[in-house]
Amino acid sequence: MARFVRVRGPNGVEQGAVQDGRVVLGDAQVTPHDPETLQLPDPYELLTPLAAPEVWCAGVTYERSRDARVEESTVKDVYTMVYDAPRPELFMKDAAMRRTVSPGRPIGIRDDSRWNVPEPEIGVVIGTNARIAGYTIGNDVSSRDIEGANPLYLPQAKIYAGACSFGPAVFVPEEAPTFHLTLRVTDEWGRIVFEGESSTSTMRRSFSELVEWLLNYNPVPPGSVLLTGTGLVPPDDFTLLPGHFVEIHVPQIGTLVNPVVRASELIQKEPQQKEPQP
Ligand code: DO4
Ligand code: MG
Repeated sequence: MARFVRVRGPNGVEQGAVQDGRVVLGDAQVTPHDPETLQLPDPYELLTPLAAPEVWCAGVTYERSRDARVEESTVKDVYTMVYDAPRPELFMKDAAMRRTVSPGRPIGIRDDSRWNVPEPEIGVVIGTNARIAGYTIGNDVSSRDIEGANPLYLPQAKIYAGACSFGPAVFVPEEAPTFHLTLRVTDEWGRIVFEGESSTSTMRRSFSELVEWLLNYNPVPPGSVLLTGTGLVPPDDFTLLPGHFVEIHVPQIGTLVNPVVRASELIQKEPQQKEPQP
């Protein structure tokens, strides 16, 4: 069993291994601030464990997620139907890492939504020949009121600046594992505003089944990540707010931490387009 990270340091961006609580980068060994978050001292910066060309998500793969969607939506049947159907719900979350942030960096919540949640999920790293190359922790940050208003608003509920993070490491096990996920959200004073846990043992579908469906007639590049759905939904009176801090812990992988800001703060202004020349 091994864990891998990606780091920006004095030698540029490098792949590293986590060994005996240290991050090994070529000849250098760096001791993280914390053995679970793997956040590193200056001049090193922890990045997502890979620069995924695409990030995909599966939805409604746990009973808890199905029940939450039925509850929030004006169109309830679609969620029960997809939970029961052989074909899973799959959607694209990001491409070229435009909306995905590194562990420790701020995730975004939409300014035009009043009901935003973290979705702690196991991320499968897709290798060559449809192989599962490893596992990471993902956060499929979502807007429940936008999706609840109409399922066709799914892309707006799921895809925006800072709506995704994954890391801190990729875990490569010898056998397909069961993962236990713990979510903790704290406010700006460090008070716990939500805590919960879930296990992949309650998933309705297997990781390999989801990968097989995703790759059907679809040239997803190796190194892409598939987030496999959430089994953990906070109660309906919970929403993420700027100033919150999200921690998702999985014993074999580590702890993915991200503060929360408004998505509008993460939008970088594109340079002004030049007028087309006649
Ligand atoms: O359409 C709903 C998506 C639900 C989801 O992202 C999940 O179950 O994780
Ligand atoms: Mg999700």
